[in-house]
Amino acid sequence: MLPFPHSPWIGALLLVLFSLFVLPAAGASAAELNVTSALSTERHRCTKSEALRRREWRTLNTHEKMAYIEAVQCLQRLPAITHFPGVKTRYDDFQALHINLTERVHLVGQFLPWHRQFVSVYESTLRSACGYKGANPYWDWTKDSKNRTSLLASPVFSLTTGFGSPLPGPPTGPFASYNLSFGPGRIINTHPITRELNLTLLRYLTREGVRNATRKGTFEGFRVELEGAPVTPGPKVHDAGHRLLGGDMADTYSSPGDPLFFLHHANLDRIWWTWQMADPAKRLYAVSGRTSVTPPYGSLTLGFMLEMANLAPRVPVREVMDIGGGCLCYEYVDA
Ligand SMILES: *[C@@H]1O[C@H](CO)[C@@H](O)[C@H](O)[C@H]1NC(C)=O
Ligand SMILES: *[C@@H]1O[C@H](CO)[C@@H](O)[C@H](O)[C@H]1NC(C)=O
Ligand SMILES: *[C@@H]1O[C@H](CO)[C@@H](O)[C@H](O)[C@H]1NC(C)=O
Ligand SMILES: *[C@@H]1O[C@H](CO)[C@@H](O)[C@H](O)[C@H]1NC(C)=O
Ligand SMILES: *[C@@H]1O[C@H](CO)[C@@H](O)[C@H](O)[C@H]1NC(C)=O
Ligand SMILES: [Cu+2]
Repeated sequence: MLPFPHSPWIGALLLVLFSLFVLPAAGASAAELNVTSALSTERHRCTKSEALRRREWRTLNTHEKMAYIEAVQCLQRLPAITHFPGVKTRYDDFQALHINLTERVHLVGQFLPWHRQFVSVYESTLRSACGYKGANPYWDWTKDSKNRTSLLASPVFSLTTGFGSPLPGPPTGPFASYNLSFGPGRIINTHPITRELNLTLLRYLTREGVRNATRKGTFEGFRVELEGAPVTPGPKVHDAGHRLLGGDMADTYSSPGDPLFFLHHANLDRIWWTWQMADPAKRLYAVSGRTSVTPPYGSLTLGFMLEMANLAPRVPVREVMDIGGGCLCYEYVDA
């Protein structure tokens, strides 16, 4: 998890050479791209055997599903380590951090890098604090979004080997008796996870919805088409996934109170990775967009620092651009 675990000397040398000879001649943005890809070829990647394999929830066997659920329940029993007001458990730490940073990590360029690191720190914590041996799974909702029947039959909603029913009413499943400490919004409030299924959102959680995002040519175009409302007039896959489940999951601030948050965001991260890998030379280290929702707006660069309170060291965006390099070491397994 150390920032820069490898020698940046060759990259730095190239950067200097580029600055001296290329920058004065070329347009700034083209030069920036060249420097970025020159740097990236020198970067260390973790080996295939070291990489955690993130798999779709329904491809886990019962034993693997239970191991993940039990690890989340373990976080919900351990004492908090952050100092946010109202935190009780190690699980609360993640929700409280998200609430604290909500206005700095949504509707901005760092939306994707920050959430990538957030899920990764959660995954590492399940492993280091709770002895979990696997990777964080993802939920590919396109496999369930055909109609009401197919959605309700989704393995993610299993009462025994899933996250409980999405229907309104008393919570069900392995997380039914757990009390969150926050939400709705920023408020400190002891309550069980709430859900309120809204099937209107199903039509956005489709392969077409994913393709609409992945066919965008720029990082900013892709991010906006993925993140969706309220930047876009209608729902897109990110906000549709949140609003489909409703309740805590639909709340911009307190959404990580629903453990499915981490499977939805792993899936969005997988879609981002798919987009990156469709043209790695241009996209692996491509970032753009503003860094704040209110003026003065900054411009996102690879040096922008990602805040994780005391849950993990702050790292620059460049450390999370490659899921098998920098401070990350995982891969996505297709379902
Ligand atoms: C976030 O947490 C920090 C440290 O506890 C605090 O100083 C800051 O005011 C919080 N920000 C928001 C927006 O809650
Ligand atoms: C729902 O979709 C499934 C395929 O995912 C299909 O087999 C089933 O017939 C559909 N049910 C209804 C009521 O349309
Ligand atoms: C959750 O909160 C309710 C109401 O305050 C309480 O009755 C219940 O015992 C709590 N559950 C747990 C597991 O702490
Ligand atoms: C369900 O979602 C749609 C689309 O976002 C929205 O217009 C509608 O108000 C929602 N329904 C409820 C009951 O919240
Ligand atoms: C995909 O984009 C097209 C063209 O903008 C639009 O008509 C369609 O509704 C979008 N589909 C989804 C699922 O978002
Ligand atoms: Cu978020």
